[in-house]
Amino acid sequence: WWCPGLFSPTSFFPLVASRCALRSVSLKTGEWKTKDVPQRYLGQPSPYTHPHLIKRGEVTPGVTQAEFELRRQRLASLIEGRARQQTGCSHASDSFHIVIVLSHPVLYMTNDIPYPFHQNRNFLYLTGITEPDSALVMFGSGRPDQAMLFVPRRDPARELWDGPRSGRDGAAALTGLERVHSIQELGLVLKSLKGGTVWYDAAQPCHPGLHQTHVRPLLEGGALVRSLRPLVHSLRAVKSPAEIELMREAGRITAQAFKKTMATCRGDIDEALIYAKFDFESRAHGANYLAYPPVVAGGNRANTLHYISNNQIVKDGEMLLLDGGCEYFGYVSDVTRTWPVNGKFSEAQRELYEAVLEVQLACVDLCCSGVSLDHVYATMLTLLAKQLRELGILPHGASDTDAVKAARRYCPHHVSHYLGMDVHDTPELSRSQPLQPGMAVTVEPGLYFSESDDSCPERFRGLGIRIEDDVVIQEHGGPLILSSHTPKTVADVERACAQAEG
Ligand SMILES: [Mn+2]
Repeated sequence: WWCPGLFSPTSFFPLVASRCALRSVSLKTGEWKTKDVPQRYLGQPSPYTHPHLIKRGEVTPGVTQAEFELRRQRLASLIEGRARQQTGCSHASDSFHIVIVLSHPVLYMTNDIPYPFHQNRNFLYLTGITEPDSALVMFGSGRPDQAMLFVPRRDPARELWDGPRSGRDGAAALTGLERVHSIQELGLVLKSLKGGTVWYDAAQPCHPGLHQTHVRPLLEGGALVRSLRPLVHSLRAVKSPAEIELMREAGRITAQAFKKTMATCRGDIDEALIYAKFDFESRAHGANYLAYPPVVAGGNRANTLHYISNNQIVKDGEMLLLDGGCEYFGYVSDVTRTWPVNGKFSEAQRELYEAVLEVQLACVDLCCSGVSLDHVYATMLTLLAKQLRELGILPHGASDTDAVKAARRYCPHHVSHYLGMDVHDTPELSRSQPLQPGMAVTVEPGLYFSESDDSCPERFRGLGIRIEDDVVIQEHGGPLILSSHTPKTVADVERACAQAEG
């Protein structure tokens, strides 16, 4: 998936929380405990019902209760720090803070037919709870380090239709949180906490119903409201080893799906079939579902950056651009490959493909601690400009300014975006800030020549090529490439296309 908003104003957020400051956060014992979960189905997988997915002490696959508690404590530290900056040290200790994070509601496409449920990522990041109609409240003087969870009350009549709910006991055992209430009590509890600064995103409430009934009265009481999103995004930006492991798995699954899809391709093939194959292979290899509607664009349609109709025939001799990724227990991949459907690059296709590949490899190598994504973008433009010259698309006499202008025209999107729980992850983070170890980003240069573009040589018209990998910034050495098993060189791609279909 490419990212628009090249020059759109991103809200400015200078630096993510410094790692040193975060390391100093320690867990108080007694805040959370590993209890046995109830021996029944909950509203989400539990160590009792899904021992193959979740170990004792984990809330979601691979992520422990302790890690979720650490995330909440880090958020409390960030808020404490912000308040201190604002008011000066002496007053920070007596100010009272309330943090409110709502889950998403179930959305309906019509009548009582729901869309697949998609949890609010910030709520998921801080609780691990995947049920709708829930909320997290954190509070405290100086430091909001006390957590309360609100979940839907158990209701046999509803559970008969919608499936089991965790209930208070289930959610408490799963998360290790001591204080779990039913969601109906949210307003009442908030009323009892009245006063102080409320950290909450009121502009676009995640759950309009809960906002209206339970949160609005608190806000109308004249509380000082400050946005929570930038703080949670700054935490989410730097991935823990457990998160990176989940992203590695998403990358491994995606590589398998690409290999199988390449093997299926042939001349004259329906994009819909390729889409179905990619979706099937992703799920068959363990993905929960695709992370976004994939771009499956044959021939000239690759030049429509967000082409998702995926309903035309790719002709023999044309290339296919597939931008797809999957979600694996809350973490996503976002990978693009472009290949000839008949499995053999033509001369023009190979020439253009290798030009993009050379730029892509150089940009991946740049993804190190201290470098910003905007710097990688500027470098991509320079490198693409060089390629455009060598391909004869630009006259050799063209000025550097004109060359970069042309690069921007033939690649109208940024080279990268942050990646994690969302495809376009943590948009509160500016792309001008230095990368840090643990951050995950995409690297996705492309060149697009519309069939109607007579400014480029005829043999390149109708070709659109993008190569996208997912990488994690590491403390030492180059980036960790999550999508490294996806065929990328001309030889590897042709080999994958020649594999027996399976
Ligand atoms: Mn992308």
